[in-house]
Amino acid sequence: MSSNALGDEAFEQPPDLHEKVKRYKASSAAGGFQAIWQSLRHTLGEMGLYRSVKSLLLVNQKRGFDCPGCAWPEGKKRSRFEFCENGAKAIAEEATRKKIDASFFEKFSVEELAKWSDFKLGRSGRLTHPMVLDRGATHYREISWKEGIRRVAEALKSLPDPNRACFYTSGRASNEAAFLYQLFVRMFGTNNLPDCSNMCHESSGVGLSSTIGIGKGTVSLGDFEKADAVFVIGQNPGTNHPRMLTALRSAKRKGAKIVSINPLREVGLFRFKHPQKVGDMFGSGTELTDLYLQVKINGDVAALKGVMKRLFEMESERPGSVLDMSFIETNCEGFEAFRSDTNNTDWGSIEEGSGLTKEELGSAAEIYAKANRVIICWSMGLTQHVNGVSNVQSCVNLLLMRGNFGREGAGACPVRGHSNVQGNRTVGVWENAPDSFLQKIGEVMNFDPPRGHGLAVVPAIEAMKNGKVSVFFGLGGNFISATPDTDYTDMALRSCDMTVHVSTKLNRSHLVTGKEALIFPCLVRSEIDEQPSGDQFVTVEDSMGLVHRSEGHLEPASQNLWSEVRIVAELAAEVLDGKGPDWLELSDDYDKIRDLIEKVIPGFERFNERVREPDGFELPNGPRSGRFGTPDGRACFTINPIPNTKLKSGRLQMMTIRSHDQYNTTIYGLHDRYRGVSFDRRIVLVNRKDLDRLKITDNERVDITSSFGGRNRIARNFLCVAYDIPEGCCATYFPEANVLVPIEKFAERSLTPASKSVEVQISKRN
Ligand SMILES: Nc1nc2c(c(=O)[nH]1)N[C@H]1C(S)=C(S)[C@@H](COP(=O)(O)OP(=O)(O)OC[C@H]3O[C@@H](n4cnc5c(=O)[nH]c(N)nc54)[C@H](O)[C@@H]3O)O[C@H]1N2
Ligand SMILES: Nc1nc2c(c(=O)[nH]1)N[C@H]1C(S)=C(S)[C@@H](COP(=O)(O)OP(=O)(O)OC[C@H]3O[C@@H](n4cnc5c(=O)[nH]c(N)nc54)[C@H](O)[C@@H]3O)O[C@H]1N2
Ligand SMILES: [Mo]
Repeated sequence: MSSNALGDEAFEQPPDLHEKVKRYKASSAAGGFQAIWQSLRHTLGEMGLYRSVKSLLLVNQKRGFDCPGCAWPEGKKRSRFEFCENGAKAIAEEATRKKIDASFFEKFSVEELAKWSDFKLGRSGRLTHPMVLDRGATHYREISWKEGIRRVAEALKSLPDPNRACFYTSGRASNEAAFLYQLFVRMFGTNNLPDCSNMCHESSGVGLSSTIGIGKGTVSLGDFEKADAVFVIGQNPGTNHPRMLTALRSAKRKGAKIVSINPLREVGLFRFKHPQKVGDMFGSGTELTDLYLQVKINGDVAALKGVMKRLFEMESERPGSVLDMSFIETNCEGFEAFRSDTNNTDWGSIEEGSGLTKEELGSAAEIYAKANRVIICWSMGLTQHVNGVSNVQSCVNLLLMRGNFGREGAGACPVRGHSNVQGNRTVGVWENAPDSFLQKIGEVMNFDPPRGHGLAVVPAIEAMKNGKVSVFFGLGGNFISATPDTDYTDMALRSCDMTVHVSTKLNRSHLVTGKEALIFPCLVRSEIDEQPSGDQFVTVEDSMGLVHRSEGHLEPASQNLWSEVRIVAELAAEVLDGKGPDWLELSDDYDKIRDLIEKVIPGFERFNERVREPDGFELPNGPRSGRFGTPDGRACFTINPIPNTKLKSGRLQMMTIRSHDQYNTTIYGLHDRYRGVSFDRRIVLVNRKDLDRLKITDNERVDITSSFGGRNRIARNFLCVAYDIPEGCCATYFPEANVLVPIEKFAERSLTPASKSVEVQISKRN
């Protein structure tokens, strides 16, 4: 990592240099024997036989723990093996037998560790002791829990204003930990609760709330078997939500058509060999996608407009055959304006904006119009753009045209990332929580919560950088690596007086610190959480609004670990000097936290009782049963202009994506098997024609520059890989390329960093 003179020097995610990059033909199907082999290789290697078997038999089971991987639901009929390759890697990563203790930190200074790659940092093992980096110190040293908590409390209490602190959350915290955390933060006096959602599905939350009146998806797992068509837009389920392929497979087998809209032909969208189906394993698997549209990056508003324009044309050719006018008239508003905007958009701008032809878009319209029940799934390919909210609203428009809400087999399906990111929001981790929530929590907990907008991720970085926030606290996550504009964020974190992380493993955020830094190590989901009242379970909410329990059964990595709930409770008790509930009583018995959640949040009636039922329970979701939560109860059609995606000459539009071997900033390995590249993560996928035009060859090393807001950001020494990607587009991995994502470029209304549309220049290395 180099010094951060903004502009010319680049923060480098230190590379892994031990093996030469390898290129090969990518797998032709997702899943299969490789998936089983990789699951075993990772779990056995990290956890040994006993822990592996025990955890793999308990993951996602009714009395087991929730997979720490993605938020895809389990469904009622569970198989004995309810996990996927990447879930197994996530479990192995956290339940590893490798540990680091105080002697590790005595040996390696912060400066030395900063030179390690993310892969190497993660591989060092589980954190087992609270650690502190004193002012001016070069090494972390062990500190007792009591003293650590006291130091953080002292720093918080001495702030002249509670808004000078911010409290980040990554979406792995349980409902109980998250509820207690936001309660503590609000009693302390601030709404500064930035979270990973701000960088993730915030555009979905905003786009859905404004149109259908709930910031969540409207389908359940069972709907996939009833759908006639599923659109998968801007998502790579083969890597990021492998268990979703099982749902797509069943949809397909029942006759549904699948339309994929993605600049990349992601393997998992094309063919799936279910690792538990013998027929699939020895046969060729199930073909998934019926129609693939290779949209250009950020061409989705244009593409969806094209599909909708074609639907209007078809309706006027055969009146009454396409639109569901009775649904529209009874349930929607804004239709006429939407219709004229769509009709007035010319095919030229649609084709140019999307990179797709009228015929291709017409084929998608045919599939949509023939299907009585349609689900649209999407993820980061839609949300992480300046017009991310418009992308989501366009999906809603398309669904509304044929009344695809309020019936089985149909609806909106934003596919969430972190395993409890949706639950965190539900229980109040939200810098912009609605007044109704604040009012209620104030009444129940007998305090006057702060009102007004707290800081989301991007404004929080700016506030730290400008000296307006001086204490950063992170409940999980890896802020420096997950956020945009790494140089800028590096300066922001370093200008804090104190940075504190509750973590399971070492990561770069422990090495880019405020003047003083602390690490509090915590238990993971798969571990036994013993408190004075007995062993505890926690609860999580999946991507489809189902709340269920999660209970660990493995021996903790160290007896010295605390649960997240306990860490929050002890800190709250120390900071708030007896104000608020009896925090320690709550952390002794999580049922008592659930009683509070029940009192504050609608939909949690009889929480403790219902969550003990084997399948948990579903939170209320109006649109699922055709009741929209907007002020007048009607769903809204919206007008979403085609964004201007023209680039200056010689530039490319870059998206930052995940490889097959990572979980966000945690690198499991160095293989991107579904894309055919191993042993190097500093790669850039480029269309061969663009390479020719730039006079750069396949396999050549280049520097990538992004210029925005008067600043050049540089990422050095990336390997060009000629790839099947639309001309004018390129792709790099997150977090290596985050240095290029401008802090000033984020989604309108949701503030999500535009990490899928970064304008870059690729140049030969000097
Ligand atoms: N194994 C594993 N599982 C994970 C994660 C992980 O890192 N590893 N992360 C978790 C988290 S937090 C999240 S949010 C999800 C993320 O899940 P995804 O959203 O699937 O993750 P990304 O790799 O960001 O992939 C985005 C996809 O969108 C496409 N795309 C990019 N730009 C555009 C565009 O402009 N238009 C369209 N139509 N497509 C585009 C890319 O080609 C890519 O296929 O996965 C979760 N699950
Ligand atoms: N350029 C670019 N940037 C992106 C994205 C992108 O697509 N492109 N994606 C964005 C998205 S979708 C997201 S969600 C964010 C993710 O941002 P974060 O959630 O901040 O990042 P993670 O990498 O998931 O965090 C990993 C760390 O969490 C800690 N951890 C793991 N499990 C636990 C646990 O149970 N408890 C606690 N306390 N700590 C735990 C470990 O120490 C680990 O190192 O990144 C965003 N950043
Ligand atoms: Mo995410």
